[in-house]
Amino acid sequence: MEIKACLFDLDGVIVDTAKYHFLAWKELAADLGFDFTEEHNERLKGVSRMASLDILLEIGGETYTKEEKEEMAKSKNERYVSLIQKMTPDEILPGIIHFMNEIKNAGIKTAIGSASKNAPLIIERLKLETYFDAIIDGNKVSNAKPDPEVFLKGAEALGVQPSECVVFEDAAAGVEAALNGNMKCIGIGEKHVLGKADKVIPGFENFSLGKLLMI
Ligand code: B16
Ligand code: MG
Repeated sequence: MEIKACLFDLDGVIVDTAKYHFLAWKELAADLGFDFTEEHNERLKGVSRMASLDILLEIGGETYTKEEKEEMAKSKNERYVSLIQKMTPDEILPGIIHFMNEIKNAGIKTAIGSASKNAPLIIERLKLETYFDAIIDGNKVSNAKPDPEVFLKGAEALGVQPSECVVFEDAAAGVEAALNGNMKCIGIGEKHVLGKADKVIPGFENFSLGKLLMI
């Protein structure tokens, strides 16, 4: 396989924003009168904002109107944005910059493929704008992972075939999205969660272009 592009999920791959999502969801749950735990938060990784809210409300056990839910999602996002606005490049996960430099120097194209509507703000806060040739985020897709839309749009924006792409993903639904799009996938995290990926690594710290070319 000739690798022409690498497509990166954002949250959980480039940066750990899950902790900020968690704080914002937990405050919303507290306002609604129930506790939201880190274990509950695991269920929201890679899931869109409204689908995350549905899971949270299911945990709370009450039903709400569409208007109420839209208001809740808005208020959670305001809390989340106020947290991520304070992020700095120090929060980029270990090994990412080195790996990005290696692949850029090798002429491999790069894109973000994220469910987050806040992806452009996060990339800006991390000062990573010049590292990505395209950003496909939650504002640009209508079908959530495991639908491959976000990654197929990434390949299209980069002018490469899906079969020439490798996706990096930390969520099981994202791994499935990559495979559904006929792309190779490297899972970032644990094998028991991401077992369908072509390879699973704990992070980028000991990863390199040489290892990428061996998949
Ligand atoms: P927002 P990813 C996902 O990003 C997160 O993993 C998920 O927890 C979040 O609910 C989703 O983005 C939507 O985020 O509320 O900012 O639009 O992992 O696909 O980069
Ligand atoms: Mg993710």
